[in-house]
Amino acid sequence: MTIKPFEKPIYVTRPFLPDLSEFTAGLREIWENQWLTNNGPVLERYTRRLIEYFDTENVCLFNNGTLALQIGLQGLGISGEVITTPFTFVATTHALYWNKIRPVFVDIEPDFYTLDPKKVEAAITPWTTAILAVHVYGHPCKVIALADIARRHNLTLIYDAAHAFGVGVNGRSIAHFGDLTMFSFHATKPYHSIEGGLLTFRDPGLKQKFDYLKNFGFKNEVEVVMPGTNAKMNEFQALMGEMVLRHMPEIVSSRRQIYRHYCDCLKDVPGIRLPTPLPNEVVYNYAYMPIEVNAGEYGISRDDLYQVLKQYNVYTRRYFYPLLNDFACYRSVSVSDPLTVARGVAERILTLPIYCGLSLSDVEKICGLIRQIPGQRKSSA
Ligand code: T4K
Repeated sequence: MTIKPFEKPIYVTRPFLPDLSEFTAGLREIWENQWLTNNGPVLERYTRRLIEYFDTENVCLFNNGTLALQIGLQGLGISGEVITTPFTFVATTHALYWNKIRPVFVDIEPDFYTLDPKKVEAAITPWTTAILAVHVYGHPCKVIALADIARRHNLTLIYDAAHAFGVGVNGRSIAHFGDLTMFSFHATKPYHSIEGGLLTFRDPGLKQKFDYLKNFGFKNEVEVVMPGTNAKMNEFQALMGEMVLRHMPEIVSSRRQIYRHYCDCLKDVPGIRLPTPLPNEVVYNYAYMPIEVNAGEYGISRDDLYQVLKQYNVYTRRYFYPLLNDFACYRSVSVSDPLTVARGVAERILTLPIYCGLSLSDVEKICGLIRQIPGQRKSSA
């Protein structure tokens, strides 16, 4: 049976939007306040919601995740070398660079694509000061093993949890592992505030420092205590964040349904590897739908599948290809091992569309295409 292209583009993700009338009611409040940014009342209320949500006072909001991470590293006073992953979005390593910290790329493990603790330990040198691990796709890192390594080697443990809002391990939010955790609230994330970022942290003393750093270093009208920057979240972002938070249970439930449907529809396609089931102790947010394409078994390469799907109006993404150490600006970065696992995964990975509002029949159609494309390619060759 021939499958027709989708009439409208199907993107890898779409932002969840609250009801427009709900949002305009919130806008009215901002209009009445005539207060648009710089720690306004909506931001204050939203911060309190997040304190309740994470069950910690140690939270600080920013205008995006990248600046949150940059300021987090600066506030912690990290310098020297930091062990990190090459299989992530560029912002993770950029945040190190903006702090003049040397990244050291270490390989990932093949099931969940997070840093391999054994390889982390092997890469520690006298200059290592911290580990910056990424809960990539919302898959929790090996948090117990990494905490053990950090403790034994006296390293700061930092998590980039850009993808992991709503994720938990052993009944606790992922925010409670490590010394500092950054969440991105970008529109492409399951949970968002248009753009936004959040730090959660262990040491309550950091809060004041982060507040200074995101507001030019101002202590009061006449005192600047450090050279800060401008990384404040505004009232419109806070309003969106507050509203989307209320919908989080339905967002996760809808994504879970889509994710499971993909798994059902693709389970017997040769050469397509589905995500490894997460351990029972993990509460997941279904942030991404990553598959691995084994060209030998599937019949065509990941890149060919990616291109052909575009002809059907399906815009998948190769998150995260190329590896960071293959980008021109990071080619000279020290690499502790051949990064064999990361290299293989980056060549095979494809993230499929997943978002609230993607219908199960669209998922079936996308899976039908994935099933049919290699055969079509052969018969037209
Ligand atoms: N660390 C990690 C591990 C990260 O993944 C990220 C960001 C960060 C740190 C930094 O956090 P932020 O500073 O961004 O808060 C996107 C996002 O811009 C980026 O936030 C995200 N990671 C990264 C993985 O993905 P692009 O360049 O791939 O996005 P773009 O614009 O191509 O959007 C993807 C698709 O989403 C579009 O094809 C259509 C759809 N879309 C997008 C937007 C913005 C919409 O439908 N509506 C929209 O408003 O980077």
